[in-house]
Amino acid sequence: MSDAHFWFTEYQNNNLSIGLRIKQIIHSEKTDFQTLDVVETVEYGRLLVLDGCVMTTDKDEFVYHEMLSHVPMHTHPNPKKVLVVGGGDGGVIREIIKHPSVEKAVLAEIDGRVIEASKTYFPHIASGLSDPRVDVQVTDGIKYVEDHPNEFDIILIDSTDPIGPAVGLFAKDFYQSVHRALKDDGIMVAQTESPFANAKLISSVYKDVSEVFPQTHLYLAFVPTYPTGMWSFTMGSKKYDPNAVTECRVSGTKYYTNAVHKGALALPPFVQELTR
Ligand code: AG3
Repeated sequence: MSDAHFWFTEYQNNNLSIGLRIKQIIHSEKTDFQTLDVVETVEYGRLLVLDGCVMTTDKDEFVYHEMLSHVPMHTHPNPKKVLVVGGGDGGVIREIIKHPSVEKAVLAEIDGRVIEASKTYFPHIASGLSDPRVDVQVTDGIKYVEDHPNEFDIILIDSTDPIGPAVGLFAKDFYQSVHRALKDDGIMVAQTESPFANAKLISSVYKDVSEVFPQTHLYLAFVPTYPTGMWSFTMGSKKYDPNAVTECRVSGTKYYTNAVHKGALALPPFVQELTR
């Protein structure tokens, strides 16, 4: 195979793909739940792939991890106990523990191999997993949420796409169970894919979350290696409004600022439409 054709390709549908030229395949395995690959790319550093889909890369991981975490973490005045469902690479946990208010952060990841691969090949992403406040549970997140009523200030759903192991994480039943696992002023955020590629999914998640939570908010971030580059996050909040946040409590972020927080909640009309 000539060098010119050594590419990783994620096929987003029959007509669209994203490609990254790769230097080498570092690791490949079939876990009990999915295929897992780590490849070294030319432009984006190391790339973590699950079932053929880009999960994260060295170069742009901060965008998604900061935005999934810091928007809800700032919306809550004093988040102490946080649960991350999925997110075995540890990127979301790393951001959460930047908040001094956090006493405990639980990671409920179904696939222990993702955690191990991240520790080995993405130590800067997995770094937070060894913090004494972090409790790593290799378990089914759906079951974990059901078994912990009225416990968390924030629950973040860092899932794969709504196919395979993550299907149940996009269901209304699950949002109801998340609502029960949150305290009276709790907040959830789920990653909800691309407005260009997954408009129907975003609409239906928005509707489901708004039938469960008194407030629902959609926000966006720019993730170059995810399908279409425009990514959405759906927040369900029992009490606090993310639009009211006026300060940034963390330093050293590369994407998140108070102005970006506000801007992320401003939706272009074609995305706003998905919330009606
Ligand atoms: N969570 C997966 C986002 C979905 C990406 N989808 C895709 N490439 N088709 C990312 C895990 C990072 N902690």
